[in-house]
Amino acid sequence: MYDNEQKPQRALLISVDYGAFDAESSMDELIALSESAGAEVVGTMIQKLEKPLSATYVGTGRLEELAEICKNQEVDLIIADDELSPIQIKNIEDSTNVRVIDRTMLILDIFALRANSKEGKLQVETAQLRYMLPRLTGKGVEMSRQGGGIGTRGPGESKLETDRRHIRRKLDSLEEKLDEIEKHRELLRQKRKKDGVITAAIVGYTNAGKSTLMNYLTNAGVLEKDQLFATLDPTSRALKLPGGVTVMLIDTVGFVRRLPHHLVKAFRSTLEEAASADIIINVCDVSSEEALLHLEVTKNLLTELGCSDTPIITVFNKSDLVDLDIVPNISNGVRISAKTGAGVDSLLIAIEDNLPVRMTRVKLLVPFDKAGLIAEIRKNGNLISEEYTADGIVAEGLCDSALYAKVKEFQLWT
Ligand SMILES: Nc1nc2c(ncn2[C@@H]2O[C@H](COP(=O)(O)OP(=O)(O)OP(=O)(O)O)[C@@H](O)[C@H]2O)c(=O)[nH]1
Ligand SMILES: [Mg+2]
Repeated sequence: MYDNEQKPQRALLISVDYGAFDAESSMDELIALSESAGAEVVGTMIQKLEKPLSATYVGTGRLEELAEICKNQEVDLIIADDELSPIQIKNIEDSTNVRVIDRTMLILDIFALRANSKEGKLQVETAQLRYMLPRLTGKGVEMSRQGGGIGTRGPGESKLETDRRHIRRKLDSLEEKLDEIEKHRELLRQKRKKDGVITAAIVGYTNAGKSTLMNYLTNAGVLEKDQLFATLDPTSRALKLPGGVTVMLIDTVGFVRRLPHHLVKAFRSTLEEAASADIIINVCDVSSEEALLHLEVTKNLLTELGCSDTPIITVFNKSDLVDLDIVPNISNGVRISAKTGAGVDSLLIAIEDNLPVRMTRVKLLVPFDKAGLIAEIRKNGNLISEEYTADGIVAEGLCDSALYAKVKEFQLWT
């Protein structure tokens, strides 16, 4: 968010407090997000209203005030802490002569800034186009929406249609590419499962210290920075636990409240990487007043991603910054400092306590008089196939260690 001379843009942040969320703390986060995008915040304004005005978002009086501030403070950009409609954007721009963006566009901009990998870039572009498509508007479209119709079908309208078609085509091709990447990731995941690789994903609110923890545990050299959304692309590294088991640790993109759903959709392959892990390590910054809200946001997103059955270890990080002896009453919680390493031992033990039961894949030839074993695999393990042959039952399946001990003498080495 720099102008051509690479000077930070001077931003004025606005919000309407209509009771839908905590406007003050959300504004604090918007300041951090704006700075993360490279803007210099010159002021903030919160207006209490029953609901935002559909034409101008803020009240008309406030709009005039905004225009004054923009002129006096040489504001380059207004950022609203909400999703704005095209009409609202246009009206505020017309009154202030300053470019207006909303919270979603800001977050998309930060993601665009941070995307390094091919996949990351594809995901951001998809989210941006998806967001833009319904917002492509011109006077003609606005008038026909108001029931006008006649006189609205000019060249403007058809140019808009061409743009729309162009964007839709582009979106189709981007989505095809993303589908392919997703399929590839899915294959890798299946292979990892088959090879018995156990994965543990580090998730949590942005800036909670996920990358710092990853680096502390594995020397991964991931960028850790006091900045929102420093990490976008997932990184994985092997971590050997004290008991000898190795898990694959995954560091990934952070969460934020009211995460634009276009982003969630576009980033599904990245998020699924975390969601499909065997163990989830949910890191929160315990020095933040908003720690519990952050945990809640993360928990809700994880549920949305379909991993409510995965064991979650809650990590209260940055404990070196607070004199708190008690951890909020959450089961499976550990207090650590990823910076000093305090408490990390307990985290490793918690990971070991939550390791999934290791399943061994077997192919067996079971004599008919031992057919009960097949029933046991079906019940306590995972029976993949069974076939009755002249020599006995040929069965494939997954067994835990107890079951494996019982069936291993019938293994078929093919
Ligand atoms: N004092 C203190 N600072 C920490 C600790 N863990 C992380 N930090 C700092 O918090 C900031 C954010 O850390 P990151 O590891 O980049 O956070 P992240 O969760 O990966 O953030 P995103 O990738 O942006 O979502 C950095 O400035 C870290 O140095 C800790 O235990 N104590
Ligand atoms: Mg990070």
